[in-house]
Amino acid sequence: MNAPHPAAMQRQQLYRDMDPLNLTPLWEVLHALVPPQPASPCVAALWKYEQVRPFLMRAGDAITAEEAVRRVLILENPALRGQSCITQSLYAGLQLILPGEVAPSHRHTQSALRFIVEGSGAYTAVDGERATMAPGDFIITPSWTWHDHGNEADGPVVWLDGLDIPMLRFFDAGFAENGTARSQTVSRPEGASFARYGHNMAPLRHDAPFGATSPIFSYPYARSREALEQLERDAPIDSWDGVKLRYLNPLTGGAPMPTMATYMQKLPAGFSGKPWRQTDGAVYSVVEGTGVVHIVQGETVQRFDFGPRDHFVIPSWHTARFESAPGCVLFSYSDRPVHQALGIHREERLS
Ligand code: 1HN
Repeated sequence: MNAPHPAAMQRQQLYRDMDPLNLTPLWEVLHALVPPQPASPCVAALWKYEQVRPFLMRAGDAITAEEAVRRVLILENPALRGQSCITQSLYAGLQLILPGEVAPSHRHTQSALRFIVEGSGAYTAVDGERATMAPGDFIITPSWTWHDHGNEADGPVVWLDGLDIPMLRFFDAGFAENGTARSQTVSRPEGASFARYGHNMAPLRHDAPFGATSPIFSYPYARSREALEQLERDAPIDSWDGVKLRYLNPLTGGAPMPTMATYMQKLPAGFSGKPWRQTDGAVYSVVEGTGVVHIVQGETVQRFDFGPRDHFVIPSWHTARFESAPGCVLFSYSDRPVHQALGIHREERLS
């Protein structure tokens, strides 16, 4: 064995001596702090609904919605277990509410989206207005708005919750309060927000009721699907995305929430897409049809075969491409608005 290099010994001694003062040498970590390209600790993952659903139903036996406050199974990134997140910036979970149950009113600075996966007739109430849920509907809970959920129908209702929890944790900006009533008083008829803001029109003398968040908090599936179907018939099909639309805040033209963008896309029958990568990691909920996503990161190549109600995550800067023999519809969300606000968003479309 060679004798230790004097310079190396000198450095090790320096590190040990200054360590009590909480000093550490940048040159030992610089390459990891400023990587040549994103090297996400997240991995791609798929949750098959047929495997998850039995555990949701067992959770339905094990605890009431009221006792749990929110009866949710968190979709944790396999490489970030214990951190309650699906990517470094996003949270995802599947929430179950059974007939007759109420998930009590509260509010928090975290923004939430709901994407309805199974069942109809439950509601969520946001600032005094209810939205009734049907599969494929996209519903928003703006930051710091009172919200509660209830199920007055006769079957279980399950939805995907997407929240910006890890971002608010990063900024140490989380606040929360419980409501005094179990369910908030209904103060506006269902559909009032949609009537005001949902028709490419807006009230003359109204400020944005939810600040930077969309004033429409329910985007029904029927309308999104109709748009995609017409575009599939009439417009060129994108070689990477098929037919893909983003949901809008009608007052700004931007994403419905300041921290999360949402999308709905249709891959036509026989679609074999080109690969792409983007800095915003994205979470997908399969609405209809089946398909395959191929995800590559370094040496790791993964293939997920997905069907209705399955969920998967494509982390930052992983290369992905879609295939679908029968055609399919996919909902997704990501933290793209934050990347764009910071001027750091990148996307590469490969061929
Ligand atoms: C929350 O408020 C809901 O309102 C769902 O349904 C999931 C996860 C963490 C913190 C708050 C909801 C949540 C949550």
